Amino acid sequence: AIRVNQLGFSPQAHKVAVLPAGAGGEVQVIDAASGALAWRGRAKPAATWKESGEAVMLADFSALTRPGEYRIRADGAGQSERFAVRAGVYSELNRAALKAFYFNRSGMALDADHAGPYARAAGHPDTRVLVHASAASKARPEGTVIASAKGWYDAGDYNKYIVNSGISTYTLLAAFEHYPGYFARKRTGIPESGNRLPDILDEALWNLEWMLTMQDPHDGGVYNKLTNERFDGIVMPAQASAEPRYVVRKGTAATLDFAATMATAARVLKPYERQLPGLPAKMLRAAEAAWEWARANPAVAFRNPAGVVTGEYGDASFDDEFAWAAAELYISSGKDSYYAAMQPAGVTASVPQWADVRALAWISLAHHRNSLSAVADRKLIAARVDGLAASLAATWRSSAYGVPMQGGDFVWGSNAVALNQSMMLLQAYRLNGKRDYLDAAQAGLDYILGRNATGYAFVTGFGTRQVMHPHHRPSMAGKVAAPVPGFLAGGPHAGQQDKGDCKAAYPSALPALSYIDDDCSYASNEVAINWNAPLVYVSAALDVLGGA
Ligand code: G3I
Ligand code: 9MR
Repeated sequence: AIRVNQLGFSPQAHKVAVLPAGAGGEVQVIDAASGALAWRGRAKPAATWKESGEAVMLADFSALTRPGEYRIRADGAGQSERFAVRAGVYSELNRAALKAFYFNRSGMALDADHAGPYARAAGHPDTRVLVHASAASKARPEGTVIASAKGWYDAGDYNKYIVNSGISTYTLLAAFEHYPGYFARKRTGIPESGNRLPDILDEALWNLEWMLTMQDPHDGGVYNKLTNERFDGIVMPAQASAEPRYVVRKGTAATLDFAATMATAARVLKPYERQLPGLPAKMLRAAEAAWEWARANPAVAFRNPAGVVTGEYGDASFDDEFAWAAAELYISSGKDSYYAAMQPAGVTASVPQWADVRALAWISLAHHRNSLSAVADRKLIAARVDGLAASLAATWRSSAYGVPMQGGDFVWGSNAVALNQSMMLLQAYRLNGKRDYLDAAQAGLDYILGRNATGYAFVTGFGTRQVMHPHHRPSMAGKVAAPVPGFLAGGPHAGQQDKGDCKAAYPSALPALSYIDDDCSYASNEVAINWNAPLVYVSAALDVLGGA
């Protein structure tokens, strides 16, 4: 089978398809309707992708720039899925990826006007949440009732975790900060659409308002999560058990992720002060109070307390969270002391994920490089961003599949690794315009949309070979056969950590094939806010850079 991005490409984008090594001779791109020849050429010599065990060839048809609907064909390989070439080719994808956050709102009924067939009653109001024994303090003893409403459900489960909320919310805010024009025009059909805020900011606010309630006003520390003791059953939100929900144990990672996210939000929302009176300043104060707590409690690692078995997001190394929080506080407050506290010379760059947020500091510093105070080392900022991109691009250049994904990248949520790689490549492209970085970033989105070993387009509702059975409670328990649209599936995961719970068998032990489109597979086919957020970022960036 021929593997290609099943949505398509902007006219000037790098365009690559993967063909089986056995395909013969000429590769052709034909007009999907008329069959007319639009491009002809040859694939590169075959190579084996050890991640999938396939011998494949790459065909580069970037020279085809004329807008249209096409298929690729080659002798012995049949025809590819249909795809488009046009400006704005990711516009609907981006809209749906952002709308997915609305579909995962906690404590809100989704009405038919905005949710269509996925309308549902409200669940998890979280207006009466208990302080867990593990979080008890003098000012808030065990069992104290607090209100902690709103926020997004984390994933396919119904709990809300600060560590994962931080990077997710930040990524949406960064998408807006970098591409404000694109998002100013974007209508996602949420209840707030048409108010004086862009939809992406309304959506981010839904979670930011919840995050604010997770800070203990008495000391600035932030609880790790709001959770049941056990995961809810496979039911709709309104049918979830009435067992109590708790805020659990404060921690250094949660508190610093909160600080970084609030500092970012304070600056991004500043221009909307009139619509949100006092909020940006309140967020900056909350961020600074969190920072102070973390300085006084610099190594409180989170482990689930006895009796609580929901997601852990346990992280025991805090250098990256300190660096990120310091960078955002520096940019938003203008205080040089935060730049010094970041100790930037010792901060490296790596592809971001919930447990490793150091690169988010470099993203923000790079974006604001021209307005930073004199203490900032602009050469260092550029070197960190370019250094990471250069190593990703080197992998991409030598990859049989033409992607930056390799070996150890096939973790739980690997599809977000691909998109976070693209996001970092895009930062370097924004800095220095090296075309390879844009092309390697495109390859990451191509991978998600079908140029991968499974042949799936990994976003629900998109592409020809669609994900139909994500581990997502509202999709599993709901009445509609098709899953809620716009969600990125976790993706191939070499660890196959759900094997014991899954009747369906993995098709292969190889990393790039360790995926099952079955709702039993929480390790390869769940959805999550931190996986959708880079999809929002990357689809927007490639649309804008492609001329939309
Ligand atoms: O840290 C170790 C590392 O030292 C080791 O070398 C490596 C080898 O397997 O594993 C690393 O730990 C992994 C950890 O993520 C950190 O990356 C675990 O194996 C892996 O099981 C763990 O996966 C996390 C999973 O929860 C299970 O805890 C995923 O990253 C995380 O995205 C996922 O998040 C869940 C929430 O808990 C609950 N809500 C749904 C959400 C998505 O599935
Ligand atoms: O549904 C849960 C999912 O959201 C989590 O990511 C996953 C790993 O923590 O756990 C899922 O719950 C499963 C539990 O861990 C084991 N029994 C089966 C549950 C899924 O139905």
